[in-house]
Amino acid sequence: MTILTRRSLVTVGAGGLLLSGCDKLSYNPKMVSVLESAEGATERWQRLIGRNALAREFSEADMSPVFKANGSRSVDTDDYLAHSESDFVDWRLKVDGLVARPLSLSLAQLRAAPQRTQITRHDCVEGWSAIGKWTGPQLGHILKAAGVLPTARYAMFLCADNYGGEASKGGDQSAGLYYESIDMVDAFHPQTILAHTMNGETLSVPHGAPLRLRVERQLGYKHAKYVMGIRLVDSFKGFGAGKGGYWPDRGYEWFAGI
Ligand SMILES: Nc1nc2c(c(=O)[nH]1)N[C@H]1C(S)=C(S)[C@@H](COP(=O)(O)O)O[C@H]1N2
Ligand SMILES: [Mo]
Repeated sequence: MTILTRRSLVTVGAGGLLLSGCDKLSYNPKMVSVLESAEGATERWQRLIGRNALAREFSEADMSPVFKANGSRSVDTDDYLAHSESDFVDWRLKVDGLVARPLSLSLAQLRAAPQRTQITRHDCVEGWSAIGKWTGPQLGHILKAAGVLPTARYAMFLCADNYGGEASKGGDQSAGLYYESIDMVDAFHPQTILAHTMNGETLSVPHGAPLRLRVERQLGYKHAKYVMGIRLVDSFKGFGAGKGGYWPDRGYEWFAGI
């Protein structure tokens, strides 16, 4: 584990979240079954080298000239369209659930927090990758401000889009609000950010305006776009089919570590 990682864990500890990544995993009975599955292989591997290890970062020269927009490329609800027409000035990100202080944050507030910029590679399960530059506050910083309660196990990302999906992936029958979730180790990973800026420009609608998750140790579908709310929870119950995400509900792995 690097000094940087240790320092970030110490910082997290000072904010009241005392378990380190490995502690959290070994105390979590649900992980026992997960670690026995194929999905557990990457998780075991990440655990061995450190769930807090950094994803590779690239230089400006490596940035892809074209970064495909995938999945939902827009949102058609009246609420979202009104916000998008007014450049999201009245839009607020809600942070609630198992926190001491629920937050309602404007884009200006999210931009005023300490920012991180990272050039990383996005890997989609459909077989394409692209390198892009992302800027936004670290999720851990925001969660610290909200005060994570000790019972919180996952951060759920509630999105604005009702993803109908392409016929080849389940079609209209499987339409549902897009959502995703990550555990506290990934939530406090230094490269887990809430991006409002992509390649130096305000995040566009196709890429998830006004805010999308970047969780760089995970596959593309974990990177929730159109994030309207973040809810800290102790289980996936009550969200979709209960598997922790739109695609996990449709058979994809919840832990999509890379
Ligand atoms: N809200 C929402 N987030 C989403 C999706 C989506 O359909 N809706 N698609 C996911 C998938 S499969 C990928 S590969 C990435 C695509 O991000 P991009 O459009 O910026 O390339 O977003 C992910 N996040
Ligand atoms: Mo994807």
